[in-house]
Amino acid sequence: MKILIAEDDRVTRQVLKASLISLGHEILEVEDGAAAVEALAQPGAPSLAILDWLMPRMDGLEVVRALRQRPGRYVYVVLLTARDGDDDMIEALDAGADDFLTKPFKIGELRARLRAGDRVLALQDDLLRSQDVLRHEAAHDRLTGLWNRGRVLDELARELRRSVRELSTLAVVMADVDHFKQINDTHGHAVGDAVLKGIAERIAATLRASDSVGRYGGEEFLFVLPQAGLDGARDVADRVRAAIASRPIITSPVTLNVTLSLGVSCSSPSSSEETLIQAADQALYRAKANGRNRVEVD
Ligand code: GH3
Ligand code: MG
Ligand code: MG
Ligand code: MG
Repeated sequence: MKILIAEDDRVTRQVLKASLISLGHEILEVEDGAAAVEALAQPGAPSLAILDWLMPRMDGLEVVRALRQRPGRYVYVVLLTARDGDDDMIEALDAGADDFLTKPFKIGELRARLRAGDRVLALQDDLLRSQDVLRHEAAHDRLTGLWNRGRVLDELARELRRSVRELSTLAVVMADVDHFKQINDTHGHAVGDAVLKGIAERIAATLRASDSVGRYGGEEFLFVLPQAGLDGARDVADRVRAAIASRPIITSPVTLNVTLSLGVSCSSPSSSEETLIQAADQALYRAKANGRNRVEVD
């Protein structure tokens, strides 16, 4: 573990440091409370701190209170002191300290208290990791890694509000894979899935970073193009169409020629998300009717 020691007494600091190093820890040492707060705010700072109670500039209690008030990664705090009255312990824990170590300490006790800290920090890491996973899953389509339907609709709503504020326009593209059912029927669902992934990758690589794309339905993709007009959006849609049609999609058992049909619509001051999507859908319908592998605009 990486551990911060904040202790103004040089001898105690040296003893503590030597003990911790002998237990295999990596040590960062400071001599007062203000330096501890500063060191713990740095990126990659230790997540466990052993703080002396009485120190210059800021005492241990003030340091814990400051740590508990700021957001970010939890720092596990062991307060170190010669004071060992019951009231001191209550005050320390109430200030936000996690544990307590009285001087002079035995190395066995130090080690046990660090193990307790390590357990709490490991639990916290697990929690943060699963939170990240959940956050990612709530917004992304599992197969393609694109935004999911809910999230791309959120992007559309947000960009539409922004376009109204900034008196600009916004374009929407609805794309649908041509004769996709045939791919599933001929080669199986797993190949169908791989094709969807390949298409998604190519769409994402063709759009700009400021554009959004999500999987709207089974084999339908919705693009949100901020600050685009109808002509610009038609060009974007046609670039995507060409990116798919120009070379086959390679999946492990087969290589397939695939095409997309795309419908484009552009916002006016009275547009809603629904009217924009409806208009793009109607244009898409015409692209299908007019022979597929083509772009139609609203
Ligand atoms: P069109 O050119 O008119 O769009 O024809 P199509 O065959 O693509 O249209 P249709 O809507 O009839 O078929 C869409 C198919 O997409 C049907 C469905 O089984 C398939 N599909 C939807 N989601 C998935 C998926 O996640 N994986 C796979 N492999 N297939 C899917
Ligand atoms: Mg001191
Ligand atoms: Mg479809
Ligand atoms: Mg289709």
